[in-house]
Amino acid sequence: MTEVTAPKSSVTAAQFADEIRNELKYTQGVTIEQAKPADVYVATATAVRKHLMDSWMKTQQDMVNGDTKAVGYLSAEFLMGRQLRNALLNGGLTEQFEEAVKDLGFDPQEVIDAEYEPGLGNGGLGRLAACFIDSLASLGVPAFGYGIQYRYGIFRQEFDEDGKQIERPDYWLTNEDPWGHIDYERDQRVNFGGEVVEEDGKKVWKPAWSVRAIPVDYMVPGYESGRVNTLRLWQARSYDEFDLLTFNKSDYLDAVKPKVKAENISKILYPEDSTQEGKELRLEQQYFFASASLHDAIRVFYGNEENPDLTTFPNKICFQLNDTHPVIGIPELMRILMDEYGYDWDTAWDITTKTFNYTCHTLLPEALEVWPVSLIAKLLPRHMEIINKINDQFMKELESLTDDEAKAERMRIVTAGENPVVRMAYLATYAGSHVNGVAELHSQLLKDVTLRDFSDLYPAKFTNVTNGVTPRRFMKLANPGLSDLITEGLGTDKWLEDLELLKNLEPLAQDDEFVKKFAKVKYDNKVRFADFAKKEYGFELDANTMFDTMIKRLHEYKRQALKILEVIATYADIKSGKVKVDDLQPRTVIFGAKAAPGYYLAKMTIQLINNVAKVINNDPDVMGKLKVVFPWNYNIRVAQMLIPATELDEQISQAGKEASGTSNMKFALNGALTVGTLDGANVEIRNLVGAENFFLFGMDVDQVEKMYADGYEPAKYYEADPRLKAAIDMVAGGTFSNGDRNAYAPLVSDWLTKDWFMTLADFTAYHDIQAEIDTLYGDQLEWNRKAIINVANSGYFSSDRSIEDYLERVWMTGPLK
Ligand code: TH1
Repeated sequence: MTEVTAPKSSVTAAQFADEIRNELKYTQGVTIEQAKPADVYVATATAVRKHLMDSWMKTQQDMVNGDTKAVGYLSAEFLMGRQLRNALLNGGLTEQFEEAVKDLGFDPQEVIDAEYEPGLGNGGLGRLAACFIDSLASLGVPAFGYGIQYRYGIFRQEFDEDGKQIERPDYWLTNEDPWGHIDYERDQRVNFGGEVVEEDGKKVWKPAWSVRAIPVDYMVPGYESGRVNTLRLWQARSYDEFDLLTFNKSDYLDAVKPKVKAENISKILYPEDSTQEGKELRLEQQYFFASASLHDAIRVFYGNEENPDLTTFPNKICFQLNDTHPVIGIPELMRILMDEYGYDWDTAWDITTKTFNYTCHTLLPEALEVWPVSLIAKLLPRHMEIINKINDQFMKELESLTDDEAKAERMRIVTAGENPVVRMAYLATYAGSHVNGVAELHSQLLKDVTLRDFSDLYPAKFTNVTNGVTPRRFMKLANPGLSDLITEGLGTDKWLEDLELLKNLEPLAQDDEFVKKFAKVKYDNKVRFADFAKKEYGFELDANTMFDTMIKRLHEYKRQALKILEVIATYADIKSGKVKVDDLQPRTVIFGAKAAPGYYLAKMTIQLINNVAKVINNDPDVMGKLKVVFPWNYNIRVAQMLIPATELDEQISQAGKEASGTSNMKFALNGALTVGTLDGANVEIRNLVGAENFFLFGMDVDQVEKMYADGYEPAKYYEADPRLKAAIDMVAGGTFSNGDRNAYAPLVSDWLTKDWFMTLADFTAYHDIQAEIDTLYGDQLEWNRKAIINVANSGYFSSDRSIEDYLERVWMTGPLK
């Protein structure tokens, strides 16, 4: 048995420098004189991995040999961000790294910057998965993250001259990926297509084609836990690298076709966020990683036992379904148990239902996945049979649970009638032990609305686990200035493992000296971001203006339109002389957002924001007082720079639409004040930090529902608020399109006639709260007191707490002994 690495590595900087030099020489074949920062980055990463190796192996041994149930987090997305600083922090090697690299003649930051950020996720859902595996390892819970190693991550965003979004492929593997270890010997076969036949009274699936799933393993080191878990991302490869039959029979080019088809499966991340893209390839991806992961878990825990007792499987591992994307794993486990291991239906069902739990991340109907029966039947014929049987069993069960036939009909997993579909959320809810939403309000709405029939009949399945974020990446790494100040204020750095300790900062909000230090940290972070924005984007930002930030995927429900309309209205007020620019607090409004490539109105909103920025930023009447910037290609790296620099955080979705939000938590923890609706986790943030330290505005869920019911007419709001009218007229009149009145016609028409997310109805309230914000900002001491109170009361939003809730409410397991 090897030893678990001590929390702070005992290696010296000189030793670490030697290790880096050795990797350069013996792994990369580069001398220190020849080496570029990118070489040093690869060498350092390789050295860090070696430091973690003993702990990684020990963690796996303890997991397999011990009796602590492990967690398998099945997720189509893991938005990890850069790895080096995080691995150094959790490996206790940060100081050694700084010194060693300098001694080798390199700038540590240049080495860090040589890492290309993997973008294997779209937004909150993928980042949450990354925070959760960090917390699982930090708490010492044995766990696997299971997903796909997409060759192309989320697209790289650029803007063209007209301010339109351009999507460029994100080929993140162009350079060496020193973190991922490809394990060809632990591959899995994943089958597709074909037909089901009966042989000796048994169903036998005769697939038409197969794909080789090869695991790429990433170490997931815990912070100060001595534990290192695994993120296993599957790569799709072809079995017949060169199909000789085809080669002999037909022509040379045809020979590589099967290879292309197989490898397409892990080729690209779907760039849709909170929507469904019902494509065959997407279902192939889902089945690909679900199947490979389940087989892998059986291999891990039972080795190559001839006749393993899989009734113990639910004691070895439980799987969390991160939204519906891996739900095809449910019929797959049934199939594995019955067809590969010979269990009967009831035993297989018992094992399967004990194994899976499901997290729902949305309420938007367009994001709740359904798959046509015809598609599943074609791609996975055996699974369609099993799903049908699950549905039959469910319908029978419902007969005994309710007399309400209409209700039973509504609950069908496989819909009736023409063009039937499989509702993946229903399948997961019925088959899973637990179902949870991701914030209190969201879980409540799941029970009351989206999954109401289910919660009526199976109330015990439903629970809430409010999301969280890792304080290691989003405080310690992103905001060293604030982290040091917190440690100074608390007299300990234990808060990084027990974030509720931040509560003890609260009295310091009344200590003017501390408040000034806090304000200085914020100012320095603004300067840091301004420098970054200058270098990266060529922007000129003034750190003496309020940094007012809205970063999230571009989606109508999130209402970037509300923010930009308010900016335009303010601009119009100044232009018309109604407002003197000097009476306003100077502001820099910062947007970051990618739009799904096929999402027309979202892309048009991006274009509008860019062109509003162009006009306002070049108008001498507002120069220096109001500025709009839109750094393109917003990603984790930008988030880590921007969140600590932000003073005002915009969380302005229509109430009842944002399941949780997680950047709201990061902002509060980094001392920004939130302007927001009563939506998602905003509700909990406001409860914890206090209503007086949160800028609430807009309709709540009940008011929104009532307005839908009464019939919503956006044009009335346009007529009623002259500021709103002026803003929309400016857009319609061509102010932001060189006089072209058609440029934004679809957007304007949507606002005035449809406005599904009620941007116009909330506009006046939004303006009123912005006026309050403006006033408060004039009192910097007061503002910063409130910001400190936000930090002090946001410890609840550590992903460590989320994981503890999952352990207690859903997984019923804990740390390795
Ligand atoms: C997001 C939710 O929109 C967000 O509110 C939440 O904080 C986050 O998940 C984490 O829980 C979602 N992202 C997706 C992405 C897809 C489908 C549904 C959702 S919900 C592809």
